[in-house]
Amino acid sequence: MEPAGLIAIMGGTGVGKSTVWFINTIIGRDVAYVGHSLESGTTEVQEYEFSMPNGIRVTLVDTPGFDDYQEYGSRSDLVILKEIGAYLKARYDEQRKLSGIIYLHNICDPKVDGSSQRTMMMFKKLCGADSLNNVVVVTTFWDEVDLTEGAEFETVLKTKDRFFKGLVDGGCRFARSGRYPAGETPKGPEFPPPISIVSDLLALNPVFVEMQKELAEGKTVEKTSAGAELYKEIQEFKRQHKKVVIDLSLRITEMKSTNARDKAAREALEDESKVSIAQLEKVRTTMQLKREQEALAKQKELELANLRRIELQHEFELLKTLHTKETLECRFQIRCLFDASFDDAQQRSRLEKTCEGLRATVSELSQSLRETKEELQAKVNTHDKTLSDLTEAKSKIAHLESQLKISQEAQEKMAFEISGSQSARAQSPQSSSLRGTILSLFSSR
Ligand SMILES: Nc1nc2c(ncn2[C@@H]2O[C@H](COP(=O)(O)OP(=O)(O)OP(=O)(O)O)[C@@H](O)[C@H]2O)c(=O)[nH]1
Ligand SMILES: [Mg+2]
Repeated sequence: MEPAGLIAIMGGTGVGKSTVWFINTIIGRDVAYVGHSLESGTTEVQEYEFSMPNGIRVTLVDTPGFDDYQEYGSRSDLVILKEIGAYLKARYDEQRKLSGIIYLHNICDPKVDGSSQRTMMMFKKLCGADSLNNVVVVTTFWDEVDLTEGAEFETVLKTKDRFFKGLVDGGCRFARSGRYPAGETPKGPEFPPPISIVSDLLALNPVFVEMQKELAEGKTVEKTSAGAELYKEIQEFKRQHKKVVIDLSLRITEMKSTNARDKAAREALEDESKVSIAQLEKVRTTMQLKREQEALAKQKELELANLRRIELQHEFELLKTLHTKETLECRFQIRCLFDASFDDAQQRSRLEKTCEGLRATVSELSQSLRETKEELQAKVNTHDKTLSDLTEAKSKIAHLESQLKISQEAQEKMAFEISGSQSARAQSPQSSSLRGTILSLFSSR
């Protein structure tokens, strides 16, 4: 019997398309692959046929999940879309319409503003406006979210343009699902059993989705609305990627030029540092030499000082000896002087006495001269003095005058001798000459 219904299951990867409780539960046996990692579990479009309790034959189409292209080695969304497109085109060619399209979305999806949103937009375009009555969005993983919180997310999904608002407006329905233990599934129409979703869809008029029509028109998958949506994303991604590459190239060029500048600056610095090091070395050597010279000079200075000290020591010793000798000599001379001064004192008193005598003689002579002069004057005055008397008198006067002069000179000399006798230490010969003079003076008188 020809299957009556054809229902495609689509959505992101890991949302539960193949899971036991959905396809396997509906079919009643484990036929579909169930993934256990982040990678897509279903790698190609798979058909599973089963009979509804009322005997209607149904074909469920399990599709690979989107949003896997970023994983290394996995297929891009476009490749997946191409596979799905090929499947849909084949069904279109058979004129086999779809009773329903079930789109699964994880209610806890953290990527709802990223790749999940892109998948939603693409799905919207894939369905087109005319098939939305046959679309059911089943949100999964309700067992992992608080019901109230989940309901809030669900409302956001239903009411935002960037999510499913367009689908809801076009007549699409929503259902909830979760992996609950048997009998613990929340009650209510929001949690319909999967089988009832299928039977509801079977009751509708089957449709061709937009993508099938577009492909039938001869468009390539990339040119279909869904493909373009994805391509737009890819283009945007490529544009961003290109921008990143350009930015990186600029950055690399900048870094290269910076590196070149840095290299030049580093080399210049290295050169400078080499020059500085050489100068430093030179200065160090000069200083070392200077220090050595200074040390040498200091040593020589010390040696010279030492020699000078020894010389001075010798000089001092010599001086000391001389001093001692001179002291002794001085002492001796003092002694002599003491002795001489004693003699001098005696001599001085003798000389003083002589001088006294001489003074008396001079005074006597002066008196005698005065008398003689008076006498002569008297003789001149009396006019009877003869020429011979006069001549005699003149010669006497001349003699007396010469005697007076000698006496005066002797007196002056004596006075001088007396005054000099105190300082003169060895006057004995002079005294004796003085004495001689005095004696000669007395003898001449
Ligand atoms: N807790 C919880 N786990 C779920 C639910 N639905 C699916 N899973 C688990 O999520 C994992 C992925 O499920 P699959 O059915 O392989 O997902 P898929 O959508 O087929 O993934 P692809 O084939 O990669 O596209 C499996 O371990 C499931 O048991 C759910 O509602 N609640
Ligand atoms: Mg799967």
